[in-house]
Amino acid sequence: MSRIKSIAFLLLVATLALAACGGGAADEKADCAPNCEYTDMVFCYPQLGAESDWRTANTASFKENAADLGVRLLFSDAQQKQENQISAMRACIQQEVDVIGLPPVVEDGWEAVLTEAQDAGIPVIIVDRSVTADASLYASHIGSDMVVEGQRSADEMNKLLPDGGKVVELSGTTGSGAAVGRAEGFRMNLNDNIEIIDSQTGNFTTAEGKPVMEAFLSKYGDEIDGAFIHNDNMAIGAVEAMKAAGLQPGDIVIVSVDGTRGGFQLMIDGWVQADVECNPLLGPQVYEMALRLMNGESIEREVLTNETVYYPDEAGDLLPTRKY
Ligand code: GYE
Repeated sequence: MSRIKSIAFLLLVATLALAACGGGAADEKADCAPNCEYTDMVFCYPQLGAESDWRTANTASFKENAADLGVRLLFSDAQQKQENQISAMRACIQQEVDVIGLPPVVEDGWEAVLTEAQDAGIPVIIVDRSVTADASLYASHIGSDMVVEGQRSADEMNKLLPDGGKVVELSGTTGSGAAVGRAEGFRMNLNDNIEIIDSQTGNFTTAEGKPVMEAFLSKYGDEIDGAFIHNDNMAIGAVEAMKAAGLQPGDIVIVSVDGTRGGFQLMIDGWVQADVECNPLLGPQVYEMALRLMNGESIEREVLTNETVYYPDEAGDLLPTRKY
């Protein structure tokens, strides 16, 4: 062997050896690739909780579609606690599921468990809310653009308070992609003559939304012109507080988010003036992407849901057609 040839041979051997011992992510294709079907799939969904009607609809979408498609679903409910979601993910990694769908309760703190999934060769699709972890740690994100939802909410508030005014914000779970994005988008588009006089979390629940509005009312009284409420369940709680304080629909204009039946009813009753849609029915899209991942096909790194804004004048006609 000439010197050059033997160096080339040594380089080849070294490359093959490196490839064999890996070092990067394990192969994420399933053994059945490229012919995997839904009935081959074991899908893990460590749901973040059951805090809202949006969440109930999201859970139903994953359960019902799994049953229809023949996907084996490993479902758990983390009760709004990140540590529970992380333990559920670890259990799924141990069971060698094919794909994990993660709806992260908060944005930060996912690097370690995402790395563990990647090392085990299990692709993760981030569902609904976003994470701050590097995008190389997960396959894709499917969900809403929460900043756009916040911007749309501000556009509605600008229309409702053309001469300016004072608004309060009832925000979602602190540190969640949904609350962070909506707060940011709202501030981006809000007119200069509208002042946010206070912002408190109601953790996306009716039970916690009510006392937050009670506190706003006792602190600011009739100074409040409008309320930006990050979801319909907190709006239901806030309206209960407003009724108890003797307010009438429209005394404080409300922009809410989600577009659930509860939100539609508040629009029909005159309490909410605009409901910014956030679609929870993500099951079919996520399973379709999971199957493509199993088969080693290419996927989009981010899929944003197409959404709109609903108004009181159409709420009565649309309510019977709403799925959630
Ligand atoms: O708006 C809220 C739920 O993450 C988009 O979470 C979701 C939000 C939704 O609790 O109702």
